[in-house]
Amino acid sequence: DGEYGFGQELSFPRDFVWGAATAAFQIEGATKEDGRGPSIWDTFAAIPGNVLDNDNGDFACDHFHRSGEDVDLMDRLGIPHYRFSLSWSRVQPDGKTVEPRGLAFYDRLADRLAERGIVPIATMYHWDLPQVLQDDGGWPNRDTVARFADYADMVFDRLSDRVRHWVTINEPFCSAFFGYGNGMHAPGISDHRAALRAAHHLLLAHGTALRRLREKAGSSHKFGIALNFAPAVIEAADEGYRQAARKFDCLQNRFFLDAVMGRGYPAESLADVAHLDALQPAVADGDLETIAAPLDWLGINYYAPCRPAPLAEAKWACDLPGLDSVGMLPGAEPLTSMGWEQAPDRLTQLLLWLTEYCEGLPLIVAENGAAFPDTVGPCGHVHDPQRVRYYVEHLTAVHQAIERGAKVEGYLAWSLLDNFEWAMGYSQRFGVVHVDFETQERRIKDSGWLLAQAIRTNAVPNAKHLRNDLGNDC
Ligand code: GBH
Repeated sequence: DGEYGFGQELSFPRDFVWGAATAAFQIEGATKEDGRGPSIWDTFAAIPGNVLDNDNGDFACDHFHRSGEDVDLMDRLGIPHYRFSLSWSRVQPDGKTVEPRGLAFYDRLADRLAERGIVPIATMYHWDLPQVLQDDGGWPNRDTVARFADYADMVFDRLSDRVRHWVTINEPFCSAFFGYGNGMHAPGISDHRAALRAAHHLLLAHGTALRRLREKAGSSHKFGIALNFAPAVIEAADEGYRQAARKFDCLQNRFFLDAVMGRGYPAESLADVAHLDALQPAVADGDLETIAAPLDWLGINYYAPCRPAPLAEAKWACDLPGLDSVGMLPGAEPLTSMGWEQAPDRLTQLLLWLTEYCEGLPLIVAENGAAFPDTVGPCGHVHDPQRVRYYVEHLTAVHQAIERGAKVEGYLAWSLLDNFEWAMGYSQRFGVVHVDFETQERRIKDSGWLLAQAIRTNAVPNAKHLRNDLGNDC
């Protein structure tokens, strides 16, 4: 088993929060059961050409019917925290009225997790807006803010006796800029002006809900938001590249962060998008204050850096609001199967920068992981040496950041299961557990055992101590 001959035993702080993450639409399936209403992702995936191979979320991992089995799987791996999301259209099919059967699913899940001593971290919104609310204008419509706050209030009332850790919104950047800006995600709208309004309303929804829940929650409840970060690699030292990197960094890594940290939107991004005339009319008096509601921790979703370039020298256009002059270059090899660069050192830098920039606000890596083309071996094992390496390197990077003073309190792997990878359908496997989408059979990958080892020892695993069957074919 010398195959994974890297990694040293580096211990994490006591009480480090270990876990794995998923999202409702990506795993649940059962999209028409127990009164669930359609979400924008059901509608989007039903239109040919939107999702690779025209995959959809109808069955996904069938987690809706297999949540017991999936909780057992986590128990087997010793996973102590589970981050999942609630499907808004399952619990409020029409965007306002409670569907008790939908809510009951999360009730049962919370109970099962409690039985196994697994601590839930619930995300209230991971991209799946009820379709009826999209029909009323979706996130570019300010009314959606009040709808979200009511929904958040309701699920909090129902689950807060068992769920003490909450994420309001996952990656508002993606919901706004991919959903309404470049149209790559649901609802598939390409309108930079709408995207900016959506961005503001997503943040306002976060702040409005957070302020409301904070008032009723005891100090035992913790609230955060999960933001996605992609540090900019400056490919060449000339001014054009520096400017492209600065503009990209501002919108990608600071636009949402600055707002939730009470700094307002960054001036350079505001100047870049001014001609769209979107924010100035959308931002009402008091909004920025609402958005700046105090957080208990910040969720960091990190996968890869980006390589911005002046558009004329780039391979792709950026297609983000205000970044018309900016393009992208491909990352350095070896890439993951998403085409993303692997750069653990960037995670260390990011965590150190955020610790300083957010003045010691506790950070939790709320998502980190990689897709590779895994196959089931002749004896049923799934050896995923590339993902094992990715995790060892990125856990080492987190450990290094902590050693150097970063305030990182946890790490959640993306993802527990292979699942519906949005516009890429089932072609991209991010799980530490393999899912056969024909039979729904789950198989723990080598990376799953690696994560289990990290959790058990509270350390970056040393390959020597990994389970014996790791790396063996049968
Ligand atoms: C997360 O978003 C989601 O929260 C999760 O649901 C999803 O399954 C997971 O990631 C995997 O995709 O191509 O080099 O320009 C990820 C947000 C935004 C991260 C785009 C990578 C592009 C890097 N992603 N970013 S690059």
